Amino acid sequence: MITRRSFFKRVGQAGGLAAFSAVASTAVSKVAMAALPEPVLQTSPDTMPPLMPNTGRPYNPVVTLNGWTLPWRMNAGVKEFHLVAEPVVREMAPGMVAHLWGYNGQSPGPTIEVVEGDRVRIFVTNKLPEHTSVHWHGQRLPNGMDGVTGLNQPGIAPGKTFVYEFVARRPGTFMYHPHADEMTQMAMGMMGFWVTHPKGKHPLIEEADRDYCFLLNAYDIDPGAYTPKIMTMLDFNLWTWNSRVFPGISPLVARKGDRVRIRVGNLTMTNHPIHIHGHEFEVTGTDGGPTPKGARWPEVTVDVAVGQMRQMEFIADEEGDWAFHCHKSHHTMNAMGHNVPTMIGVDHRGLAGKINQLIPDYMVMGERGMSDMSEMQMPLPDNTVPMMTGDGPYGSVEMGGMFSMLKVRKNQKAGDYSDPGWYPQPTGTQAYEYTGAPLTAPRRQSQAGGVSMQQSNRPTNTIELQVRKPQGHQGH
Ligand SMILES: [Cu+2]
Repeated sequence: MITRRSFFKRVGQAGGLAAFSAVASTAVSKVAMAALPEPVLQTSPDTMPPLMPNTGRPYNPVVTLNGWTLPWRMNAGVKEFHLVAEPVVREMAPGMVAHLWGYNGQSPGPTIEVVEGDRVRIFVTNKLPEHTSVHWHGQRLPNGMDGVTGLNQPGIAPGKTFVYEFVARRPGTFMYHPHADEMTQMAMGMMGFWVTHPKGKHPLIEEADRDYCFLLNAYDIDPGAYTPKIMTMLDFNLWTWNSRVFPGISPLVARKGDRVRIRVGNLTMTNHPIHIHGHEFEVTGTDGGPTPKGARWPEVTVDVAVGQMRQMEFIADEEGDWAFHCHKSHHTMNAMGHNVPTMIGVDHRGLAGKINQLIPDYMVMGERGMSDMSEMQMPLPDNTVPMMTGDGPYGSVEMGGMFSMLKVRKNQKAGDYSDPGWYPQPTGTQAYEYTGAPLTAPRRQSQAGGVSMQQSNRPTNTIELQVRKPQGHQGH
């Protein structure tokens, strides 16, 4: 067991000698040193406004989607934070809560924001039933502060508090998460975001008008259950952003012409191609820091692999409500995509009637695709994410996972992060229904175009499902 006193001695011995003497040279009383900063808890899953720094070096704060930034106290020039690892109840979407593990009342934990060169001291109190630790993903720091249980430190036993202390040496986008029983603790939601802002002007870091961040995470929670199944490796049924699913994810709002930065970190077990509509962005930073200008190119989708962070930046110069989502369709639609047989093209007429004589409530699902599901008012088990909901101004958006919107408005005020509502399409700029002459029978291409003799000889008034297998391929 390590007492706080011997811990600080270790810090001194482990190479933080300058730090140790810096602390020792200031006139902090032993009482003040020993006093834990009061932990700040968050009870709301809403997106909190940016936390403007009122002590320490100035910076432009980030906004965490459905999250918040942890306040700190200055103690003789050191920024002190207090993280409490504990069981939490997280609302994932209106109508569904999950019993997770997190920090300071929420999962993910609060975002930690500091400035390049800041000396940071983080108290971590463990209120979990098993030991934990915190790894500061991506940071340059003394080896003894890296947080790998067994390798860099003993685990933080239940009820104990450990102190991490280091200088935030390089600006950029980081994460934190346990390095103790990771499979359990990360599947239960223990993770958080970290942003180190540049000290003054930086040649590779532009000032952004809006700076958003969130983590990609995933859970496997059976319908009607509250606790994630921690043994699941790939087949998750809740693909989430900051432990929220659409329509529970806040929109990203911007004033037309704003420079928008979006920072994403991936702590799931698969990659997520993050895609934006209506704009091209550049990746201005990765987990290793700012990207050199010559290595940036415009794109509309960036793949964020497991353990990676990406910063995308663009000028929000197209007004509207633009979809912003993971491009794996199962990840935007969530539980919908799992364990339901494909019924497209299967004719149930007659069959359903016969079954109805035996089972009055029998109904057929997915005969014309899955879109019907968004209209059904089926009784769902308690505490289930409604399937494919989230209504837009023109009906269901048919999404239920890693999906949100970028809302660009001419008159969105600087610093206003409130939802401006639905974008009113200017007259004549929206797709519309064709109401001219009806469709005549399709004219077929010549036989050389790949239609078989047999098919082209068929009468055109029958509709037929033709399944063509690829030729000359083996091993599919
Ligand atoms: Cu995805």
